[in-house]
Amino acid sequence: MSDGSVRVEKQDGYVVITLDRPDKLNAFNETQHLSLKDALAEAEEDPSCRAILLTGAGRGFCAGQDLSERDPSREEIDLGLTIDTLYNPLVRRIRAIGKPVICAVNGVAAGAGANIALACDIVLAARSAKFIQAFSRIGLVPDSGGTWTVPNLIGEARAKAIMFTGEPVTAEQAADWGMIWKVVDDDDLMTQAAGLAANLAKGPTRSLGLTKGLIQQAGDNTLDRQLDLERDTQREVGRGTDYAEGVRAFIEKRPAKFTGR
Ligand code: LHQ
Repeated sequence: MSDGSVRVEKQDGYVVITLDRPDKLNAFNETQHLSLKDALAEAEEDPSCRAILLTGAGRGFCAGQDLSERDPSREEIDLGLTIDTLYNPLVRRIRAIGKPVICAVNGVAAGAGANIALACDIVLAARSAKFIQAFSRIGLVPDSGGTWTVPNLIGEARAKAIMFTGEPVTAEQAADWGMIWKVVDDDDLMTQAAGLAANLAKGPTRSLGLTKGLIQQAGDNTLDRQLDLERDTQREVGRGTDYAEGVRAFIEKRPAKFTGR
């Protein structure tokens, strides 16, 4: 489904997906959710797409759920259903895609918008961007994986403080805390994010996807189990053409030409 609320641009080797409801700071309504779902599914299935770059149009990245659509003081709303059908599948999909998912946080990321950004594999933020765990401001609990992702990234003490208070976290603070990868000047954000996507798209995609899976499983595993998983995964990628090409390129002192297999 595409209604203009999400823009998809195919580049050489990667896809840029832009949340595009700037007058609402790209807050999610159902249509935007479904458009994003389709865009991600297409990027995931397309073998010529080897990295995904997610960003927002206008001055915000995403302000979370569109709060103007339903009024809980007038109707009973089952938020669990919205989360079950829209937000949770989105976060699960981002985590499961076997390709790098980069998020370029171009401006404010609030509520579910912040946690969707943080679910991506590599997060760059514009210096003017802010991350706001806005849920407590409207009497909700954090969702979209935030209570799992955020303390894992920055620790329980900081996670509780920003989630209880709803205080904005600047991009610089986020980078200092290890909540995101790096902060870049506003004017450089898209150039740097696109450069990263283009570079990763030339990488050993299968290995990168499996690395993502290994890192994501580590928290549930003992070191022993993780060592076994690494062995099994290395055995698998060791049979791939990218490994053969990588070693040949090293010996021939030239850059490797990976095909992603
Ligand atoms: C918005 C929104 C918005 C609609 C800005 N909706 N219009 C999951 C499952 C189901 C339901 C419940 O929730 C969830 C998860 C969630 O995400 S809950 C958290 C929802 N998000 C928020 O609480 C954030 C609400 N927004 C804000 O606090 C501010 O807009 C921030 C801090 C993001 C930005 O502040 P400003 O830079 O001062 O911009 P602004 O407030 O003036 O917003 C600009 C426009 O965007 C404005 O419209 P207008 O027509 O007046 O220009 C806002 O109404 C609209 N907008 N967020 N979530």
